[in-house]
Amino acid sequence: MKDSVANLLVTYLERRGIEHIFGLCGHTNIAVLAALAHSEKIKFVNVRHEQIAAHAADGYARVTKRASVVLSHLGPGLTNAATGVANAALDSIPMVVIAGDVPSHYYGKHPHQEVGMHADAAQWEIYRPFVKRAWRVDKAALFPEIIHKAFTLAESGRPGPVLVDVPMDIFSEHIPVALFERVMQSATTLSRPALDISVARKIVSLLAAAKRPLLYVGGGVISADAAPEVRNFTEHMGIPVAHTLMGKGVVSDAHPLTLGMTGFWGTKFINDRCLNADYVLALGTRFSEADCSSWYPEYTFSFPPSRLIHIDIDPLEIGRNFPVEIGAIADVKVAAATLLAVAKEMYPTGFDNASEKAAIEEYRAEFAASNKNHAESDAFPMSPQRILAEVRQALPFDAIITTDVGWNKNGVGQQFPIYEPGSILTPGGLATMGFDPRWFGHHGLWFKCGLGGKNRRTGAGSSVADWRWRVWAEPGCARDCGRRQYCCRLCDYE
Ligand SMILES: Cc1ncc(C[n+]2csc(CCOP(=O)(O)OP(=O)(O)O)c2C)c(N)n1
Repeated sequence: MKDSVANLLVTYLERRGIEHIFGLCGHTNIAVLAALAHSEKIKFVNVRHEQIAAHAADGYARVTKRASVVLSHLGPGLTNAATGVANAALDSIPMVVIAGDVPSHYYGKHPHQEVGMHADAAQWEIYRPFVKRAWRVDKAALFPEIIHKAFTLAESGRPGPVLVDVPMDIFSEHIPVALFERVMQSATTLSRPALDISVARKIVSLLAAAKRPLLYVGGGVISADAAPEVRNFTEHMGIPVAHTLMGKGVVSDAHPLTLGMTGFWGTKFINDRCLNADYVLALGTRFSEADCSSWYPEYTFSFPPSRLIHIDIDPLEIGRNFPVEIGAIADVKVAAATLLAVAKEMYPTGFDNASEKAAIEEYRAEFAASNKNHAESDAFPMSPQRILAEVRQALPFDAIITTDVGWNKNGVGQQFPIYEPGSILTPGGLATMGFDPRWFGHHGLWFKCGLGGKNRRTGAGSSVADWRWRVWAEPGCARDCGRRQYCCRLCDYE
C-alpha cells in the first residue's frame, strides 16, 4: 500500500503525539497543509510571520519539554524563521523545522523565491551555523528515516533545532506505507548517559570538604527536568546556589540557599560569592559571556584559585572557557539523582549551612532596601522596577512569564523572583528582540516592561511581535480603555 509523503508525515506526527504545528502556508508546503486539514489530532497554528512561528514553537517546546514542529515555506519563509530557530538553538530548545523547497525537477533553474545565488537547491545551508543538522530530502523513500532521525537528534543529547528541507514535489510523491512502519519500530526516545558512581562519590566528598562550595545551575537543568533533584541535593548538602539567566527558577528565588543570577546583571554580593567559592559544581551551563562577566577573573569566576566540577550533556561545553578539575558528560537529572543518593549514603544527616542562609537573608533585605525608591516610585511613566514588583505581587506563584530583550530581561533576571522551575521563558543565548514565545493565544497575561526604548511605541517596536496581546507598561494600548498608566491588555480587544 502506498500513500503520499505529506499524508504519511501527518500520520507519523500524530503517532508521535504532536498536537500543534506552528507555521505559515506557501505553495511549497501546501500538500502538508492539505493533509493536516484531515487531522483531528493536530492543530495548525497559523501566524503572520515565520519568526513568530519559531518563537511560539520555542515556547511550546520549553513548556512541553518535547520537540516542537515548525512548518515553513521556502526562501522568505525559511529566512523569516531563521532568527526564531537560531534563538531556540542558542537556548538548546528541541525543534523540528520542516520546510518546503523548490521542486526537484526545477533544480538549477532558479525557480520562484529560491535563495540560490551560489548553489542550486541550497537554502538548507542558511541554517547550518545553528541547527544540529540540516537535511535536504532528495528521495521520497528516504523521508521516513530522515524525519525520524530529525526528532531523535532534536531531543537527544543537548537538545536543539534541526531542519528537514523538502523539495515540494517530494511531499506529493507516493511511497510504501511500510517504510514509515519500519521507522516506527525504532524507539522514539533514547536513554541518557548517567554519572559514574565513583565520580559521584568523589564530587560529593570534595564538596563536603570544601569551605565555600557553590552550586552553579544553568538552563540545562530546566531542559533536563532536573530541578527537583538539584534542589534536593543542594538542600541536603547545604550548598548555596547561583544561577545563570537560563537557570533562573531551578531553585526558587525564595529558597534560603538561592543567591541569584550572576554576571553582567548579577549583583556584587552574588558575583563575589562565586568569585570566593573554593569549589564550584556547575550543572547544565555553558558559562556564557553575560553570566560570567566576559570571563574576566576579577568579576564573577576565577578558576583557579576556585576549582571547577562541571557536569553537562555536551562535551564541547566542558572546559570551553574555564579549566575543569572534574568534567563529566551526563544527563543532569540522572547525575543529580545519583549525587543525592551518594550524598545521603555518605553524609546521612546532611549539612545545614545556617550562616550562609543568614547572609543570604541579610543580602536580600539590603537589596530590597536599596531598590525601594525605584520599586515604589510614583514616577510617570511607571518605573520598570515598580512594574516588576507589582506584577510579581499580582501573579500567581506558578504563572509563566516571558521577557523580550533589554532591561526587561535583565531586570527580571535580577529582581523578579521566580518560584517554579520553567516558569520563565527568556531568550538567553541569541537574545533577540521580538522574542515572543506565547503559544496559548490570548488566555495568558503578557507583559513587557523596561526602560522604554525601541519597543515603546505600540506595534512599531519589535519587528514582528504580535503586540495585540501584550501588556504595555505605559499608555499604548490600541483601545483607550482608561487604564492610562498601566495598560493590562486584559480587555478582549481584537
Ligand atoms: C533583533 C535585535 N536587535 C537589536 C538588539 C540589541 N538590543 C538589545 S536591548 C535593545 C534595546 C531594548 O529596548 P526596549 O525594547 O525598549 O526594552 P527595555 O530595555 O526598555 O526593556 C537593543 C536594541 C537585539 N537584542 N535584538
